[in-house]
Amino acid sequence: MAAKTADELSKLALNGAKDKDDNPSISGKAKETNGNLSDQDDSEDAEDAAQGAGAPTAAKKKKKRKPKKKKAAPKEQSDPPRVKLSQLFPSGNYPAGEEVEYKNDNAYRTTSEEKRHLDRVKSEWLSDYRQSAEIHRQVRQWAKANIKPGMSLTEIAEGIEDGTRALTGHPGLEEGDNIVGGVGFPTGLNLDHIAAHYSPNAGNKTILQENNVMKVDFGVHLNGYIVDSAFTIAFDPKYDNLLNAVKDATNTGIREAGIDVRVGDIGAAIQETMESYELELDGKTYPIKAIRNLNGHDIVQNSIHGGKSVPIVKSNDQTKMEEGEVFAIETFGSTGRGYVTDDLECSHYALRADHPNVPLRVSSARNLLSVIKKSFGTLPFCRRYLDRLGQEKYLLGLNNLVSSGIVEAYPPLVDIKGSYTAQFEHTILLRPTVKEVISRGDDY
Ligand SMILES: [Co+2]
Repeated sequence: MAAKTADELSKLALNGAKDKDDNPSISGKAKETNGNLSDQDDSEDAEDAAQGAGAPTAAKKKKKRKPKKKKAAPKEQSDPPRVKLSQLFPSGNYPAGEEVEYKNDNAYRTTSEEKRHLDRVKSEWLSDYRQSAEIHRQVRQWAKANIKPGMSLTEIAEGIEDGTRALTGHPGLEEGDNIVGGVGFPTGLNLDHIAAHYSPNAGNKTILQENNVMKVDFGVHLNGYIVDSAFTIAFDPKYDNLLNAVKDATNTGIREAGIDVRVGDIGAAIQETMESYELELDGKTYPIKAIRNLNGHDIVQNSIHGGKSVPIVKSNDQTKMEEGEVFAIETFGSTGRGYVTDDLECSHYALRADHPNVPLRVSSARNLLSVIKKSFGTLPFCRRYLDRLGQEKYLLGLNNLVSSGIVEAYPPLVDIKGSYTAQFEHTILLRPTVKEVISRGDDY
């Protein structure tokens, strides 16, 4: 999910209030859900062997019937992905992301005993992140193999979300379940000039076309630790250079990121890479621009935007990245203006962590607020997620919560019509000893 640079006007208006969220208080909703990953499939191998070919007569004679055997725990992911990931990793050791050693002044961290200790005390945090990242990889593997022109955006979004819910083991229908694990934010399916924050609402009939450029941006979380990662799909190779530019720019940002690095410097490096590309489209050459009012961002527990931004153009922002922080490094390239504005019907929302306590006169708003708090906390959600919880006729209440400053709306962000935009995004952990690109896969 992207962070949009605050508009100058709203920046001024919010200046007083802004001071407060410099110190975002994180409501630790973490619960112990993992850990008991074993004792599913121990005795089953032996039984499988006994029932193998050639054994039927022996098996019949003995007739040692166990009281109803459970189906053997699957050893590999299904298609579509529905096997809970913890079943595939009974040891609880999830694969690491790409681990990159720190350089220069930070090179000592790799071997520092003090830093290694700091790493060890956060092992659950790391395990949750690695599990979420592996779920992201498995779900997107399915998405990449199965998304084809002719599918509806609703079908695609639901496929990704059903996979995420199954693999985390959190269907998200019981009160509080989605806060323990599941989808980290609404699945963004952004076509062409739409850069971010578009997810189909109920009744959306949009069908993916052969000539679309679609950004697929989805999140997986466990205990509020969100992996935010995105890629771009195009079926027509004529867009290759646009996709290559953005992939390269995102990797530049990942390479430059590190403890004590100024975010403005990262933006400059990203912009330089992005703008070294151009795209020839139907006989016309377009420079590829970094979308200057979209940013990467830090991620804190239960909040997709922690308060720091990572610009994707040169900037004087002196803010430094710090040890232990988590960042979504995402870049957007465009053949248009390189600047996005709000447009189209809103689907994405999130409860504001620092929301004011204002009396709500609309009763449906009060009820909806209670549902949002119990089901999503401060995790972003979309209208379809309210629909599947059985909520009806909630738009008046929802709009009331937005205008009261309790819920923030994230409308779609678009460049000019006729332009094409692309996005790649990874989540990185600035661990004390090493930078871990947690969502890295063979694909991007
Ligand atoms: Co993001």
